[in-house]
Amino acid sequence: TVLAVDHVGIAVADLDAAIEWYASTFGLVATHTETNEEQGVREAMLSAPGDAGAAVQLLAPLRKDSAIAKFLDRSGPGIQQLAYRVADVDASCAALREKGLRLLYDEPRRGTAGSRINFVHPKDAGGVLVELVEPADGH
Ligand code: V0V
Repeated sequence: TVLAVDHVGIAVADLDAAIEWYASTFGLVATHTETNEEQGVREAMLSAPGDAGAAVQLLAPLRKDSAIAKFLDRSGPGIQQLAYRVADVDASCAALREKGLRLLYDEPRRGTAGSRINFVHPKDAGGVLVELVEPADGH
């Protein structure tokens, strides 16, 4: 079961420049930044001050062979993914597999802030790369 829209992921070429642009243009503040070697990204979570709702996640590539580098080459900067928060990513993946949807990983991998993540293939989700995220603190 989906608990909430957790974040919308946006591919950018330059993370620091993008953080600055979102701050000066929309007043969004970076609440967390992190490098995820396995995913090949430097990322930042942005929110409107005081808003605990869905975040904007800026994703910049660490390497030329990363998912974000490939996305930027093909599509340019823009929305790359929509992430739903779930209580139990293993159970959610099992339920979606049961419905015939392809999950990208056999087992969840590490996401932002120690979360556990998996992705539904965009061809099985209406053209949207859907991330499922189980936060580390179980919220
Ligand atoms: C590719 N396609 C997309 C897409 N990427 N459609 C919608 N949104 C996207 N982001 C389409 C593409 O145009 C093709 O359509 C088709 O899917 C298959 O493309 P492909 O060439 O076979 O596959 P790739 O090599 O482009 O890879 C796509 C996938 C890859 C989704 C498999 O990006 C991936 O493994 N993503 C999961 C990991 C990830 O995105 N990590 C970065 C975020 P046509 O042309 O055949 O019609 S890390 C993160 O979110 C973290 C850490 C976090 O939130 O905690």
